[in-house]
Amino acid sequence: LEDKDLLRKQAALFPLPKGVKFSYGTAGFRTDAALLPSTVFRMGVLAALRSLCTKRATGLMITASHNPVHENGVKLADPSGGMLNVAWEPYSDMLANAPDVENFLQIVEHIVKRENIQSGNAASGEVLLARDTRPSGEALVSAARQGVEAVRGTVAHDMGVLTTPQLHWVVRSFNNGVPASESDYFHQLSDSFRCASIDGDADRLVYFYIPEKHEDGYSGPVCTLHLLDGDKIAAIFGLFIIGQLHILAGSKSSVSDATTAHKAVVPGYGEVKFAVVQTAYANGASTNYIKQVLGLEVATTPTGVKHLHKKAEQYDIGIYFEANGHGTILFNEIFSQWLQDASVQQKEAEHRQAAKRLVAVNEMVNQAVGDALSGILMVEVVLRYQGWSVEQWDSMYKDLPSRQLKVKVKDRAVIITTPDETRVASPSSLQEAIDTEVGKYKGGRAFVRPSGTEDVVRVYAEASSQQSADALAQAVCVLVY
Ligand code: NG1
Ligand code: ZN
Repeated sequence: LEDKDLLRKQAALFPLPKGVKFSYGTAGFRTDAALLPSTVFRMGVLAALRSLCTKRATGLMITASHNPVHENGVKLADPSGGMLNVAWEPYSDMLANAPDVENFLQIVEHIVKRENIQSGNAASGEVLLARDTRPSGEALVSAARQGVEAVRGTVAHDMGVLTTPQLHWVVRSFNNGVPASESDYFHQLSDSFRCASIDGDADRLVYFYIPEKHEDGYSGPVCTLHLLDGDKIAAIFGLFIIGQLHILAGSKSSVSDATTAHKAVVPGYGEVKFAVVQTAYANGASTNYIKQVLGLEVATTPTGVKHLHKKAEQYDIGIYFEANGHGTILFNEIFSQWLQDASVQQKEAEHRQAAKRLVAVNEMVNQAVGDALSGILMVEVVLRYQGWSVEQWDSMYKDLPSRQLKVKVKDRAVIITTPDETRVASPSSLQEAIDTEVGKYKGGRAFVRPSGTEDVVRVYAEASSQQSADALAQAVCVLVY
């Protein structure tokens, strides 16, 4: 190393505290933060030497892990992203304990010779620095940076606050030439899952995923996002609950056996009144599936949670969901009590187990109002129970192509709908015109209603193709306007 003077000058700024002996230990140096600046500076130097030696970036982490907040520590990451090569651990002990600057410089020279380290050109060594949230971390990162940059040709990159594994990951990715920021790290983790999305106040929930391959086998850059909305959540909840009721009823019928499934008559209780409550915005395919395949009753109400909730309360178990993800499951008092008793008193273990599962659902879901957090847990429970992937859940039924639009009008109150909101009661000429448009599309459905939250009229259309749904919605918009 040619530039010994720089190193000497900088090292003098970080004298060794008196009467302490440092040891690299199992996870680097750890002690009271006030004693650490010299050690951290010197580890900055060592990380720089290791980088020059390997010609790749190394990492330096400031943390004392689970220890008290006034402590801190430093550990190094090798270019692979793993722990510092154990052959280098003795160097760290030697450097950390060097009593004075001259002794410290001798040890550095010893390492340089022994490891055959060539003097660095500009920026031929790189060290990535990070810290935990301890208040002493910032000053110690600064000491580390000064150590790194006291070695000629080496630069430090401050990555800010990271977890220890993040820093190791960042070092590894950096050396592999792939994107290596903190957000890249989160992308890598999250890209491996399906996602759930919750709205701003966490009372709405949808799931979505991007399939790796298109249905036709094409795997290219075009990505189609698959949305699993409130309707699909209602469907999987319905599937789970009817399954448990069938066990309790002792019926061997499968859920696809719609004729027998419609009524769940449970010995000792009688008929369990169970329904899924939807609005007119529910995708027609979901309504069909819930009725035809699950064999469940579907009740409909006007838009708005207050209406759905009230309707769902009329059943022993009522699942309600708006397509946009507002929804929950309600159990009535008497049936809840019966389930509690059944979970202990039923003769068959299988029956007790089914009752227990429903008691657990009853306890977990937020029965005050739709709740995205309890909804996520419930979805995960059912997926686990079914042994399903998100794709398998998605394939319960295929949404009909639909389009929702809104039209700004002078006075939206002019439009009055029937109670179920599927038809315009007044002006009747508008409904006639909508009927004519709908008649042009096979399997078409469309309705309009004044929004209760925005100064617009909402238009909804469904048809057998996306093109038709778009065209129908557009045509109805023109009628409203
Ligand atoms: P309006 O604006 O009345 O359509 C919207 C949603 C409702 C509900 C409320 C309250 C649609 C079509 N409408 O009501 O479902 O979420 O906001 O937030 O999604
Ligand atoms: Zn909300």
